[in-house]
Amino acid sequence: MAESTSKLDFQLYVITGANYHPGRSIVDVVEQALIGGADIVQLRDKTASKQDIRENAHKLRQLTRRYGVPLIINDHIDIALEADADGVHLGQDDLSLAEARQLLGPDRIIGISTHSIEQGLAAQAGGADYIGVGPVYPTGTKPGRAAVTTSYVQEAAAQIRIPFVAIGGITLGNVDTVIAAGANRVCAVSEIVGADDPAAVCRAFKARLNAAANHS
Ligand code: TZP
Ligand code: MG
Repeated sequence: MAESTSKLDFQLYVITGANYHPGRSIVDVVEQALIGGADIVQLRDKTASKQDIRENAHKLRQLTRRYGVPLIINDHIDIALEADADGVHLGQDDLSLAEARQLLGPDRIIGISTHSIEQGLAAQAGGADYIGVGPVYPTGTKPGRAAVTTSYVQEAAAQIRIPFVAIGGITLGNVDTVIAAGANRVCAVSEIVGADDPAAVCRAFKARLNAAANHS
């Protein structure tokens, strides 16, 4: 299905998270990902103090600006506004899309995690700018959440008109399957932030995504 026009243009989405390569800082890892071609960055940290998240948001804002890449903050609308991030990412149990839009205004990006086509269509109807579709595969980064498999990717490709990004357990070993199911955009956490060479992993993801885009 043709996509509607959107303020978002990306293929590879990197989210910060657990499992950093030992000895690396969040800023180093994200800069490596940007050098490798990551198109959008999300600060997601479920364990740090709010003050640490706030400090990292400011650091990543400076870094992503230098690379001309959008920065999204998971969960914390106040931090997104304070750091002048481009938007927020919310789960099904977070603040509602309508409340978030009220706080953020029309121009900032709101992304919503979805785990079924019903949730995806509801987020689209509610004015989300993009949705996450996942976890496609089981993943330790989001424990306790059942995999939606590539079936939901296929349904999203057929029915969702805003950008959707496949997420969850995506690696260089399975990304071609996810792309073949209809994803033009993918997101990875551990495959990128846990890599010895995050830039090389991002370059490899981009090569796969570009190869698919050039064949469609
Ligand atoms: N939402 C659905 S799966 C997931 C999130 C945040 C985690 C993805 O992490 P990984 O390490 O790429 O499986
Ligand atoms: Mg959340």
